[in-house]
Amino acid sequence: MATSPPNPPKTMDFYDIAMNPPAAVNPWKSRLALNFKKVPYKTTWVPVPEIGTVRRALGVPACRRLADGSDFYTLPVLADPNTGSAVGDSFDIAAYLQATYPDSGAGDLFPPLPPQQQQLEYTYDQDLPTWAPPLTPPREDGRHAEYARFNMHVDRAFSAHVGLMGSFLGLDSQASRDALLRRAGAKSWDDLEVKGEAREKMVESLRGTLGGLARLFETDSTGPFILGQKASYADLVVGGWVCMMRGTLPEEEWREVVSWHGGTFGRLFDALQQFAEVK
Ligand SMILES: N[C@@H](CCC(=O)N[C@@H](CS)C(=O)NCC(=O)O)C(=O)O
Repeated sequence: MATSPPNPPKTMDFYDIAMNPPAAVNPWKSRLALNFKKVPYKTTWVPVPEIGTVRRALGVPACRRLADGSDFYTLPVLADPNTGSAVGDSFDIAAYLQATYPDSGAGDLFPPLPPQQQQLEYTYDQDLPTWAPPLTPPREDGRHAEYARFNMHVDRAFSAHVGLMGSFLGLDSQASRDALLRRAGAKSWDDLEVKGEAREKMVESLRGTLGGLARLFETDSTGPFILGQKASYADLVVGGWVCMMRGTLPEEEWREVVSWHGGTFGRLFDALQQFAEVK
């Protein structure tokens, strides 16, 4: 039997990667979901080399694997003292919040999406960067299945362009940067940056890729969300990536991104500021 949380709930512990500004996409999805649900939480900022230790201490196994099959320890993690649960995947965190705090804050994170969502064709004309570990496969438990599929496609589409962002992460320390470099097999932070013509091509590819997604936001012209005025976890998934772009892309490129496709992603970013407080 699941334990019912007390009302009001006790403060939860949310674990994000130590960096300034916060720009890790999956923690952003969870921060937006926590603020959407208006539940009390505080953030612990974890340096990259300590993520494995933190997860193990909380009894949360790795949810992502490196290409060689070994554990890849990631954040976010949410530990909830109200139920004794610790959840270590952004999609699971959203599903957990919805199941445990169904009516809290802005309400349902997973209302039915428009049928157009199922017809969206996702084409990827870019491979993932060689240094990016494989993405977490979609879950098979059928929970919020249309959202799980959407999350997977959006992650795949943006991850192919994460080369534009990775080298601009404001990680807290050299030790954190070195941990990423070791995994990437790169010698210096500078080697990670996609530059010149390759960068221009990747920016153009991102613009093209976001076209299909932008059309989904036009389904309900009352915008700025996919369901018009009502935000859902699908907006927070895209919003996580938009927040990552805001926290990493050079200013000029950010201004380009928010102007693409009739300003859809700029409007989404602005509308999500109500859920973007960093606590
Ligand atoms: N499927 C997981 C993936 C989490 C993930 O990949 N997190 C990244 C940050 S967005 C991470 O912790 N990376 C650690 C590292 O690069 O060392 C989720 O949705 O939470």
